[in-house]
Formats: sequence, structure tokens, C-alpha cells
Amino acid sequence: MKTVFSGIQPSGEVHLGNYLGAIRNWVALQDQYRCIYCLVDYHALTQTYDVKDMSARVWDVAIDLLALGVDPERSTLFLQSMVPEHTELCWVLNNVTGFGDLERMTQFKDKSGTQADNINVGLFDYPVLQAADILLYKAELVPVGQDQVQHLELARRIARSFNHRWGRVFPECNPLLSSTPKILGLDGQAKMSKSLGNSITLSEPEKSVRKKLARAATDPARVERTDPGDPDKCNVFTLHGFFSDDDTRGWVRQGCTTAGIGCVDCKTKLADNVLAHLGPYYERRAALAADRDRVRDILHAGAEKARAVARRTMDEVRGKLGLWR
Ligand code: AQP
Repeated sequence: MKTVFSGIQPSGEVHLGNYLGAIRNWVALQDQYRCIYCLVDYHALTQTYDVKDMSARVWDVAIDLLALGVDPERSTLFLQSMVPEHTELCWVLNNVTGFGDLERMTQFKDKSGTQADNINVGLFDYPVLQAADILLYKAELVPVGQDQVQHLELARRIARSFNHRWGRVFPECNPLLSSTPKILGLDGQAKMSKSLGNSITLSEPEKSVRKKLARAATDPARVERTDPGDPDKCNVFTLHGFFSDDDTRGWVRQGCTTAGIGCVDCKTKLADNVLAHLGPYYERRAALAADRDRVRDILHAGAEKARAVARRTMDEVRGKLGLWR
């Protein structure tokens, strides 16, 4: 059985981009593969954050993942910092990673712009820690959003370089994209992202979801209510693609291209469908939030399972490196 690995930063609550780009795939893959999912808290250190918020962020993301359907009976869910082999393997992999390769990473370039006051070495080395996360479990499939594909190409190169220099340990890993791999921000710019403040988090109250969607950018050609638009250039229509049925999508496409409906009609329908889709998640989230011991136990049990695999891989790696024991 193939191994699937993926991670998410506990840098706040899960947003629609995370869900549509990656997490719904995490849930779907659980029946077919050995799935390992990780809250990558060491990755989150690369951004400026308030120490007193970190633990709440971990809770929020853990609860969100479980409420969305990550099932601890079928998958391993754990916190990265509870398995120190991640950073250990990262150090080893640093030695087969080209400086120039890291300089070319789009995420590093983007983040260097948006957090210019904190361009740290961790941010630069982020893709190597990500490669270590994946390779530690010899994962072959990595469900991610489009923004992570470049990092996975690098992870493959790093694995090859390791195998070439020290002997074969790691398999090739491949990205697994959902049908909505890139959700744009509500401002219509770049990608939906917490740090850009253009996201909707799943746990937001109904009023806030409706308000944010009502203000979401649409096809720029639709300036007036009477202007026809192109749904394929509209992020709101991309969201309908997942949350609405064929009839609704047909109604939107027809109404938008002929200016038969306004953006308000289209967005109201979308908000209804998003909220209806998230109904079961709201219920499960409330139950989990009231049972913190259970969530803590799940993360501890997950870390123990992950660590057993991670230790074996690191023993193998140290053997290949010729380190003294
Ligand atoms: N807009 C998106 N569209 C599709 N997929 C996305 N992902 C993130 N944004 C989008 C995917 O979600 C998974 C977790 O990503 P992450 O750990 O980078 O999550 P994040 O830190 O919460 O993402 P943000 O909001 O983009 O964080 P910041 O602003 O802190 O950088 C990944 O598989 C990712 O591809």
C-alpha cells in the first residue's frame, strides 16, 4: 500500500483554499492509502507570530482537520515538533540541496516580499524541511494545492541526490492535485492565503461568510449589473464548481454571460451552498472543541506511530551516511 503524506501549518484556522486545494483530498484518500497528516508547527516559525497564540492555533487546525473528516482510526495525525527526526533529516538533506535551487523557489521570493522585515534562514530552508517531512515516511503521494508543486519537484530532486550520493533510501514523491488546486483570494489576487488577509476560514460565523463572499472580486469585466461576464474568469464561479450542483452552475453560467443575473444573486446562492456544505463540519467542530482531551490523545497517539516510522528511516539514513554508532 502506498504512503500518502501532507502537512499544514498551524498558522490560524483552515480556510477555503486549504480545504478545496488539499484537505478534501486528504479525507478522500484515507480508504485507499496509508495516510500520514502533520501539523507542521516548525514550518510556522518561519513567520512572525505571537507566542501566546501558538497553542490555540494548533488546537484550531487539529480540530478543523478532524471535523472535516481526517479519521484517526485510518490516518496518522500528529504535530511535527513531537517527532524530532523531521529536523534531523532536514539537516542531512541540506547537504544535497543546491543553494541556487532554494533561491529559485517562488514561495521564498513571494514571502521575502510580504515579510520583508523577517527574511530568515528558516524561510529559505522551508522546502528542505518539507522534503524531510515527506521522505521520512517514504511517501509517494502528496496531496497539496498548486502552490506547493514547485516544492515537491525540489523534494524529488533532493531524494535523487541523496540516493545518488549515499545509496538508495527514498522513493520518488509526486503531487496529487484536487480539481480545485488554486483558489484565488477574495480580492481576486494571487492565492487565497491567511497572511494576505484575503481568505474565508471555515469556522467563520454565517454572517461573516456571507459578508465576505458578497464583497469577493468577480470577473473585472462586470462593472455594471448589465455587463455580461465570463464565469471562467471568475473566482466565485470556481467556488460554485465545488459547492453547487450542475443545475446551479448552469443557471450561473447562463445568467452571468447574458447579464441575466447580477453578481449579488450568484454570490448569495454560493453563500447558501457553502454554509449548507459545511453544516456537518460545524456540528463535529463544536463537539471536538468541547472534548480537548480526545484531541490531545489523538495527537499524542499519532506522534507515537509517526515516530516509530521516523526512527527506522533515520537509522537507515545514518547507516548510509557512515556515521559512527
Ligand atoms: N489558495 C489555495 N488554493 C489551493 N490550495 C491551497 N493551499 C493553501 N492555500 C491554497 C494548500 O493548503 C495546504 C496547506 O498549506 P499551508 O500549510 O501553506 O497552509 P497555510 O499556511 O494555511 O496557507 P496560507 O494561507 O497560504 O498560509 P500563509 O499565508 O501563512 O502562507 C497546502 O497543500 C497548500 O497547497
